[in-house]
Amino acid sequence: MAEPSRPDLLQTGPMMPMVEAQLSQHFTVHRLDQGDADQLLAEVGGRIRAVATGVGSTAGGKRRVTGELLARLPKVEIVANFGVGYDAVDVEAAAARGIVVTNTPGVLDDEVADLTIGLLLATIRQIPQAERHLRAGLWPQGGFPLTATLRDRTIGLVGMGRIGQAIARRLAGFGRPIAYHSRRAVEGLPYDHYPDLLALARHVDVLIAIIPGGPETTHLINADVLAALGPTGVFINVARGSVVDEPALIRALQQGTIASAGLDVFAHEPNVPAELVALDNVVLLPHVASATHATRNAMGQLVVDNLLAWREGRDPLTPVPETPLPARA
Ligand code: NAP
Ligand code: 8YV
Repeated sequence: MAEPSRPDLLQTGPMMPMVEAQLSQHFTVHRLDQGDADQLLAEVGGRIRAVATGVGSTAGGKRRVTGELLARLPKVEIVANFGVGYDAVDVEAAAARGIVVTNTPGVLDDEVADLTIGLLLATIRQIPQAERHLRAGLWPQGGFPLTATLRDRTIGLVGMGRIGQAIARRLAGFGRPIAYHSRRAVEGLPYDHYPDLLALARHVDVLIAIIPGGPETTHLINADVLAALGPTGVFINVARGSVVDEPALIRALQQGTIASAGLDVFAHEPNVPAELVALDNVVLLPHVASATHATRNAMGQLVVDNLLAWREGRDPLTPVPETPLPARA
């Protein structure tokens, strides 16, 4: 059957203007976040063929593409996710229906790795705290206190995929030993693989999380892992807030179980616990690891290109491993 010229597409929330402009050019766009979502789904759910979505942790989880939402879209064939992490999409439900889910891998690796290095140095050398000291006019009363150093540290990565490897390549330039945890060792890498996360945490002085979110990794970094990292340990999270037990992390930071943390992601974005904001041994960022004009444009274009490929009867460019390519009539 020939594709309709402008298939009905469900957009779950605001997207970049360059994405929205192209979507409205090629699709009949229905906004789930504008007006009564239930009424919209009752009216057009049966016609929707494609979904464009962003990170579901924003807006209180309203942008999640759940199995329940998919069940109300009987003709949907593709869900295009803005972001390499697609934990906000129920891929199991999609796979069971032969719906392809696409993400935005590769185009953000270097950007996220750059930010991770910045966050690591900011956390260990207390760069934001030192800047606050200067801006508060405290320098004339005394220099900023001496800080911890990266110089004596072994660095552990939790996750050694596309972005983990980009981080490790940068860290190699700092001359520090690197080790990592993942379920499978990556062939050909010169770093020690630890199948046991606790053993890695005991071995290193910095732990950087760069793994997917979702049920399999929820609270992988728990009180035991933080205790194993130890009182001089530094924890950096650029993965998802869900991968760490946030209350346990707050306790560890308050009680000196670890020294400090640099966090780009949180359990309930955009809400950050007041206890974290009150701490001086944390550097907190509002989920900005990929947030540059160039990289967000590349991610947005990949969302559009996946949808256009599907609309033109070609295979989507970057399907996630869990979902098959769509069967074509
Ligand atoms: P990737 O290439 O798929 O790499 C994922 C890594 O995590 C692999 O090393 C994988 O190894 C490991 N992993 C997966 N499940 C695991 C588990 N249950 N236990 C231990 N290790 C596990 O993904 P990527 O492109 O590097 O992106 C990684 C994640 O970073 C994304 O999914 C996203 O959540 C996050 N991210 C955040 C930002 C941000 O703005 N802060 C930006 C981009 C990405 P095994 O499969 O062998 O276990
Ligand atoms: C973005 C991300 O912040 O790609 C991901 O998984 O978390 C980030 O690049 C997000 O996708 C946009 O909101």
